[in-house]
Amino acid sequence: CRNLIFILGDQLSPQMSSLAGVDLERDVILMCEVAEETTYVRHHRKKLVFILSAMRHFAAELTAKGFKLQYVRLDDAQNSGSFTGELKRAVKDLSPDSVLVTEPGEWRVLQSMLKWEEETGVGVRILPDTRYLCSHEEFGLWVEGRRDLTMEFFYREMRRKTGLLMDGDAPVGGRWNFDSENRSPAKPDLFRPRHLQFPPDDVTRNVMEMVEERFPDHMGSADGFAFAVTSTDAEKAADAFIDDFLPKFGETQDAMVKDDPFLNHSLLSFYINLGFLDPLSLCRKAERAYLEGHAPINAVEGFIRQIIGWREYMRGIYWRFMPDYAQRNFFEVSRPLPEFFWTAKTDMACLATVIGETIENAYAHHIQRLMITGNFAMLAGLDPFALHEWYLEVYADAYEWVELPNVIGMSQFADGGLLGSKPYAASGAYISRMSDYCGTCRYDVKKKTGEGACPFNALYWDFLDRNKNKLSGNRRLAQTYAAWRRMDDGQRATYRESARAFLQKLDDGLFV
Ligand code: FAD
Ligand code: DLZ
Ligand code: SF4
Repeated sequence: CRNLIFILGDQLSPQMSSLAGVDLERDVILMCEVAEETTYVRHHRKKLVFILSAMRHFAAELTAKGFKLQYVRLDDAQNSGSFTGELKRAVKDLSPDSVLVTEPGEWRVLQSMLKWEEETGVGVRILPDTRYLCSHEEFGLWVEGRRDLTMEFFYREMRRKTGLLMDGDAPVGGRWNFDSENRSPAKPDLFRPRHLQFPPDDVTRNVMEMVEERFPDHMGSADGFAFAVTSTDAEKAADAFIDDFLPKFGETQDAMVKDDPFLNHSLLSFYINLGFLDPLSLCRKAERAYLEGHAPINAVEGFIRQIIGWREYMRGIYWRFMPDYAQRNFFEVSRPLPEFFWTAKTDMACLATVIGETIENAYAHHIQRLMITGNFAMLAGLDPFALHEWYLEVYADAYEWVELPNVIGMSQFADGGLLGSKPYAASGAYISRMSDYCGTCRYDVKKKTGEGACPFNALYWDFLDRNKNKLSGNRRLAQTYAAWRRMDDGQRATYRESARAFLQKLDDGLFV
């Protein structure tokens, strides 16, 4: 054939740069399910079902449109188990003039790709991924000469670049950011609409069976799988989000409610990251909802900021600072993850809820990831790299380019503040204010130390004390450290002792 076009599992869009100019007669597309990708971490079973079923549906759609396509299944006898192995096999079979591929989302995969030419003897063209607003070059220029990499400034550039929510040169509504209006707690609401569910078809059911059989030691179950596995269904989910949830997206963005794991979140990250939804078109739909008076500015600005701001920024940081970014460990900590990260068996109701929902859904919303599991991990000094692997494993939207900077940078401050201006550390009071988790907890959130006290309270102060050499110069923590210094010695010692006793229990593998 002329071009062999390799499409990876998170490149499921007809808009991929590798497909531009495709010749239906002379080009062949290669897609493959490979062991290397399904096991480089032990992905949640719903994540595996989602990606593999989405790949099979996408391949079927391309074939129906007349593309020539080779699809390798995980259980094909000849499957070599890796991208490189499958490419070599296809090259041998088809003798293409050249290989075309869109750059991958992960550094690890790019390293293999860079060897493809040598390994196959055929010219390989790695094309930029045009699904993103900001290219590597553009992000590099933005970083250059700047000491402060605050996301907010990057975000404003993206607003200007796209014209989203702009009134000439000025932001619509007179402000760039309405986050201060998006920090309220929420109550259970029986009238909140339900997110769309997509019952599995035959293709998905087949994948579910295969995943249950082949990945017995991976988290969760394929049972109850209800994600969209085609772009048509993903578009339906996006429209339903705009109609039913976007108006209240801001109001409940930072809230956590037991028995309501989704609140007004979009549940669209899976589809955006995989290629089913175009991020810019989605933002334009959200903008239209504001212009037509369907959703308020705080909701729409908040939603758009997450996508053209945080999402693009995280990708920029990843590619600019990899590979050493993955090894950052500012607090020099190494505690292994406790068993309850895989079982949800802990008396801490907040962690039991969030991890339980994660096991069930392969999803948790942002504040749960940041302020419950992430916050706990940082306060308890868990190994940041091991934590990064956990996040990559358990969430169906997790690919390293977006997961790693969120974990290492935003949630663990393991990059020492390259990305954030202060650690997202919080005691029980924050969790109690923003959720209804504490009401049913064995621990008492109001009790600071001793038997039955909420562990987050002592851990919080102990974390600040342990790391005072690294953090007390941070201006945003000045008041907090002043409060710590105002406590009498006895109180400070009690906090330290309570934290020590708790961490000892964790290290001994005792139930907490
Ligand atoms: P919504 O709340 O509806 O937000 C809308 C969209 O904004 C999301 O779909 C997503 O595309 C984007 N977005 C929001 N916040 C972020 C962010 N911080 N970074 C990048 N995009 C963002 N997101 C992932 O896509 N993959 C991950 O592996 C991932 N890991 C995370 C790990 C940690 C520790 C933290 C704190 C956040 C992580 N995020 C990750 C970001 C965010 O939590 C998810 O994007 C979001 O929860 C997805 O759910 P949603 O679609 O309902 O989001
Ligand atoms: C995540 C994933 C999984 C679980 N399986 C496959 C697969 O079998 N085949 C494939 O092409 N892609 C898969 N992916 C997505 C890739 O890991 C992803 O494309 C790279 O990590 C680059 O982001
Ligand atoms: Fe979590 Fe503490 Fe509240 Fe229990 S009391 S749910 S441990 S914050």
